[in-house]
Amino acid sequence: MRHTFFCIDGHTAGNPVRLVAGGAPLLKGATMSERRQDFLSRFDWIRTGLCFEPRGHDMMSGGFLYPPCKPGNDVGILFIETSGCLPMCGHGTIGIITFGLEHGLIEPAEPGRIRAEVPAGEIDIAYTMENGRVTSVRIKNVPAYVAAKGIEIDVEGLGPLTIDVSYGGNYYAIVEPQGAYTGLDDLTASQILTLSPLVREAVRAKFTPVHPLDPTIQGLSHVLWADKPKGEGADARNAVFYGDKAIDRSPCGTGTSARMAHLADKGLLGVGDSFVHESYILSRFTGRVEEKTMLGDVPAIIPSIEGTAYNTGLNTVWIDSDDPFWKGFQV
Ligand code: PYC
Repeated sequence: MRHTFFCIDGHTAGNPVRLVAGGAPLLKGATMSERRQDFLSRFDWIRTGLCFEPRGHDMMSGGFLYPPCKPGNDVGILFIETSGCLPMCGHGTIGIITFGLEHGLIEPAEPGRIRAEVPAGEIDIAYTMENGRVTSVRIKNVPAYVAAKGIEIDVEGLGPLTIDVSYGGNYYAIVEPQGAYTGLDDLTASQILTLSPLVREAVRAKFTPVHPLDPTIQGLSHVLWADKPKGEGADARNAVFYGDKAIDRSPCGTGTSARMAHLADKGLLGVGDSFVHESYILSRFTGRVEEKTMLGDVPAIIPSIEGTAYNTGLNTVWIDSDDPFWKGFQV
């Protein structure tokens, strides 16, 4: 049995985006959150087959477009990644919206604006297009908030650290420069890959975040190493670790949102402030604190993030049941 997936491949700020434009399974559910649960229970082999080796790699990330669940919205997005089906993915959304528009797969009711449903909620997207090319996508993200402060951990190779956990569509352990962590210039990529799972495990042992309004969104998934900026005009730099072996090549949209909520909580960012965030490879997203809000009784902000994606080609991918690695593999 051979399944064929028609993929539009590309990247947002350097991190891969694979938009699966043909071959998406029909999903049950009245919301994208319910459709995500259905996908995970019945079709997770599509994610692992398309994201893991030999068809993908450690950083592979992407998603599917679905019709919206609610009238008035333009589109639904389901994310796939090596780490699972994220509730929200910023670089993925920028790429999926860009490729969807450039290939005529999305026809928004109001040109320049897209109301999208993602498993974490609803997002409002503004984009600019010139000569058939999407030049910029700004996502007004789901509410972001600080879930825990001052978690004390001790990590072999780094010593004692104090960590806050912040949400921007996924939950992030925020490692600010302190003690033996003096900044990203002092960590090699392989040290980030070794230390991040230790940080994540140590924080997980002390705290499990659960979304105040949607208990299907829970658990610490990402580690954000915060640092000062490197380039002119930037406000900060970060390296985000996800899955088992990935460092985000982009500044990470949900990570940037989580960091903005964290800085707003400290009084270091206010409504209307922009936040230019550099990635590990120095690509950039421009964030902004759009408004203050509440998530139930928890204070939160609505962050936005802006970036650009590039299409690198079309890719027809087969998953054949007689291939021993049809589900993909990880080493
Ligand atoms: O951009 O939100 C993001 C993201 C999450 C994981 C990788 N990128």
